[in-house]
Amino acid sequence: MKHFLKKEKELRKKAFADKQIEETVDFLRQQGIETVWGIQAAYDTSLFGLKDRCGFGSHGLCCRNCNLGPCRLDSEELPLHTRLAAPKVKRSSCGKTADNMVAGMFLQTVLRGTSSHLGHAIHVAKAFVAAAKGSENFPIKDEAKLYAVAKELGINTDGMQMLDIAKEVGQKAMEDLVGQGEGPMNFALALAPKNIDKLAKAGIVPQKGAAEAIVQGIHSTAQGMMSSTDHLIMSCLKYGVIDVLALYISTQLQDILLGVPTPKESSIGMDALDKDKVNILVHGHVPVLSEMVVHFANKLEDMAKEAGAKGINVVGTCCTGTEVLMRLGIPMAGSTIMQELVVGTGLVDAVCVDVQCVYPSLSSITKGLHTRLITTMPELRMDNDTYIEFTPENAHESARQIVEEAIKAYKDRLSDRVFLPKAKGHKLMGGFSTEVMIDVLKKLNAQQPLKPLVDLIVDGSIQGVAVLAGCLSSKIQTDMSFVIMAKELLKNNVLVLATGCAATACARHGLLTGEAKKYAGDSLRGVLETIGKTSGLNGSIPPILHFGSCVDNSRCAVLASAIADYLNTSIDKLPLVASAAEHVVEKAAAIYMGVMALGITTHIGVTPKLGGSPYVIDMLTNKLESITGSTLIIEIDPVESAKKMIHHIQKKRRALGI
Ligand code: XCC
Repeated sequence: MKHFLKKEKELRKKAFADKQIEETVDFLRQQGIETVWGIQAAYDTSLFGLKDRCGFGSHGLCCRNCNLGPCRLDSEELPLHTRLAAPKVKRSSCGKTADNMVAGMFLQTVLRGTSSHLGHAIHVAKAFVAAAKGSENFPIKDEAKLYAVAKELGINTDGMQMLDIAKEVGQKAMEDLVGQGEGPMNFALALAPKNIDKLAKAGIVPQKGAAEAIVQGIHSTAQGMMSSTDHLIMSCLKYGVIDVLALYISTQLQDILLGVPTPKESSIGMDALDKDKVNILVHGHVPVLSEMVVHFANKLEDMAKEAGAKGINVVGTCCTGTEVLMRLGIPMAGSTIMQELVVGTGLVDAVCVDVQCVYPSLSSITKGLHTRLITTMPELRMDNDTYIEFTPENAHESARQIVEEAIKAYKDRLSDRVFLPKAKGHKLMGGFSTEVMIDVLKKLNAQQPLKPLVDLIVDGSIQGVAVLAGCLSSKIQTDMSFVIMAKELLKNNVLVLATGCAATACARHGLLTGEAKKYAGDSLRGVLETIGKTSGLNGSIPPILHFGSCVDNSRCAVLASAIADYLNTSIDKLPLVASAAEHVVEKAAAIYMGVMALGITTHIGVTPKLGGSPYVIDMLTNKLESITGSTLIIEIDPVESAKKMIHHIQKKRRALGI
């Protein structure tokens, strides 16, 4: 991995690709505020790499779990300047080898990711259970989706009332998430059944009561517990599958509560902030909260006007921003990695966060501003916050209070300390989903909607499908892994779906617009134009289909599963590939292990902390194929990455004889 770390450094030395980021980073630096990029730069300033990020940690060779340690291990895999500081030991105090340590640290990462998505799913399921009891806070918006999910779960809905069906669905979700029932998770049987069968043979089908499994998982990483490298990596797969199922449960329930997204135009960029209005930034992941904030922002416009503003402007970052974009067309002020910049403008009156991907630096940034930092969930409290707890029972009151707090803050806005970059944002189209795709395809073939799509893959008009997902990183040239890869994939007639921050990066570089179809190869462009006409989106259909937030990665898995079912095969046989090129958060590791477990070969770019164990790398990039049919591709260079993804697609095509 040494050469990857070197390449990483080269990539991050390139200029910012997004001018809004560049201008705002400069402005904040003048204000004495260092952002995620400034902190990274501090590691890049020394001679001989002496101030580099810790070489042991970067290779997964540092363990600080127990108080015999922290232990760091020597290895030929380490760069020279790190080896100079290495004790000549190949085992930790308790005797872990490098392989044990790397695999164990990786499992801890995956577990934190899975517990994040499980926590999200539990929040949504609680709101769903309240809805099923007839709560006014959460009326069920999408009955059709409720029936579809009930059917997938094998619930006989004949003669049942809608709320009774919802109660059963809610009960099955709760059983999966926190129950103690016997047998595989209910939702596991509805997603990718053929691949789940394969996993069953390997003994890693998740059982009901995922929360208990997480306890077992964390227990297994304690001192003196699981040390078999093979079993640690198999556990990563197992918790990856639980993660994907938690995503799937969240998406299904959110869709029933809030509606399946549909394509809509919106925009992304810091110019979504409005100097004349009360600006509320929704940030985090839980859309039942952010939708409620939008609802009360609309209701309390008059109050904002009394305070001297022209109205209330809700904007998003992160996945909760994506959720309100996909369903309500609310613009995004930027990607998650830009949260410090958006808040640092001084134009945000309240930043309302729920869970995950919220930088602790927002505490110090808001301290010097009028901006209220509103936290809403007990798992995420911050220094200097205003805590307004959001629960299914008090959803209305708390959302109202959040908006009122923002209006109060607006009156304190420091008009001489506001900044907006000169560079402009971009238009985009989002809101795609499996349901939207199937509806469009039904217009081409009502009986077998997947047939036209499969035919296009078979005749080569579409070479394969790539999903770009996951975070953005300050350790390389931010955004550009995805932008460069997307262009390469499109040029080679690969249909590109995008979610999460990867989608927002593509959007900020204009790739989610109709004009960007110019990047697609001839045959793919033809397909997109047909879909445009059939769907009524016409020329505005973009070449990259924005499939939603990170939990909506499950939408991509659902589509893959549907195609595999239609062909009576398993997902790993399809010309499909995914990438989390700029993975940052633990959740990304959990997702990529989960989608790999389902049979989708996945690429990661930014160097993972696995380099200390060539054995673990070989397991992930090679050996696991015999169990899952998929592998991990590790490659930092974006052009090379795209080549490897295309190579994988071609390999699968050949194996299918197409
Ligand atoms: Fe990563 Fe999920 Fe967070 Fe963006 S928001 S930083 S997890 S890509 Ni979901």
